[in-house]
Amino acid sequence: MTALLVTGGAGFIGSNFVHHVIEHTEHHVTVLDSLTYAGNLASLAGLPESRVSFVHGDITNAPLVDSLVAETDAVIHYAAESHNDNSLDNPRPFLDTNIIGTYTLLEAVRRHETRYHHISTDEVYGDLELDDPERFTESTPYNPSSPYSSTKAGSDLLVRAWARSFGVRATISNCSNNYGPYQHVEKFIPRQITNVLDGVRPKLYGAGLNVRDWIHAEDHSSAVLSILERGSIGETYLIGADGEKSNLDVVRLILRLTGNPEDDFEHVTDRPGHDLRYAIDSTKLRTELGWSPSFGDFETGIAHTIDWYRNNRSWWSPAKAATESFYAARGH
Ligand code: NAD
Ligand code: TDX
Repeated sequence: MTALLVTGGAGFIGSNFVHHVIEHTEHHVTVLDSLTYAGNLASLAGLPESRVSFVHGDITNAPLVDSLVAETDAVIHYAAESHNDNSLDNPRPFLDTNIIGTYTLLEAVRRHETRYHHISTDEVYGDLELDDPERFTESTPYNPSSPYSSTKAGSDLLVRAWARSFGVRATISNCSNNYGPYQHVEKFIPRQITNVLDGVRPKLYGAGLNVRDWIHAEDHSSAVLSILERGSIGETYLIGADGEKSNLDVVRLILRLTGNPEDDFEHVTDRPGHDLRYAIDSTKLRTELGWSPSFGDFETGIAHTIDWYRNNRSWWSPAKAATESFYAARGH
């Protein structure tokens, strides 16, 4: 395997994956990205031009996708509309990119018999009660809540159907909430870090009791590479790092690590349909593929992430004002 096509490689997790591949393998990477508000070429700055090519284009553009897949050994599909709050505001782009975009890629890999890895989310399983002893596994039934998660669930089901009906050599991974460098300031952790850096109080939806299962984007990347290299065709793998935290605890940690009083935040309007808790059981990935996370300590990972946002203001500041006015108009 030498030529990889990474869709959405100018986004948060895709760009982290491209950096990881360049550092840890000999592969060549072509990034296909339409540079929506969430894409940023600066996230790929400094990578060797001999190993990374960038194509500005849309995954729903079938002739373009076909010509790129024809020259590719494996497709790793990250591109998506990824933000729940945007999907509640305007669902249509989620259908176009997450459903039609995935369909377009599947038709191309089917034609060219190309290896395909599909990036998805634990949100396809719905949510858990705070005291539920069970966590999500590969056999948990799908039960998505939001327009975002329902389009991701739909895209996963397309992959399963194309694998079974057409023999596409596909794997799927469903990962928990990511944090780390290059994450858009609309998302919870970078929003609160950059608020604090701007002297603004963090904003907690509702009471802040909702739980997310955090994993560093670097650990997501190493897991995806393991699945690409050693995963069984047709299988789904859940990716998680045993990182369950309430939103309240995350905000308090960010405030403490930046030298602020832990109660210096405000409660804002809750998200409609807000999922209560996500939690991943990644036993299959760990036992079958021998993967384990390297950012075991959440506090250290958050401290690194705060440093990254402190040192890269020019990367995030152009998006900050528009993001905050979107939230302000919705009471968030
Ligand atoms: P992101 O919003 O930061 O990046 C998405 C990228 O896709 C951007 O660069 C954007 O320009 C590009 N894109 C969007 N529509 C496109 C289109 N039609 N054609 C080409 N490019 C397009 O998203 P992210 O947080 O990096 O998420 C990446 C993937 O990982 C998504 O599939 C998401 O569902 C999945 N995921 C995310 C998380 C998380 O915590 N963020 C967790 C699990 C899974
Ligand atoms: O300002 C905020 N305050 C707040 O309390 C924001 C932006 C969010 N929240 C809460 C909502 C969630 O409970 O924080 C939690 C995390 O919110 P998001 O960062 O929007 O992530 P989430 O909705 O959990 O979805 C994320 O994880 C799964 C990604 O955005 C998805 O792409 C991924 O599939």
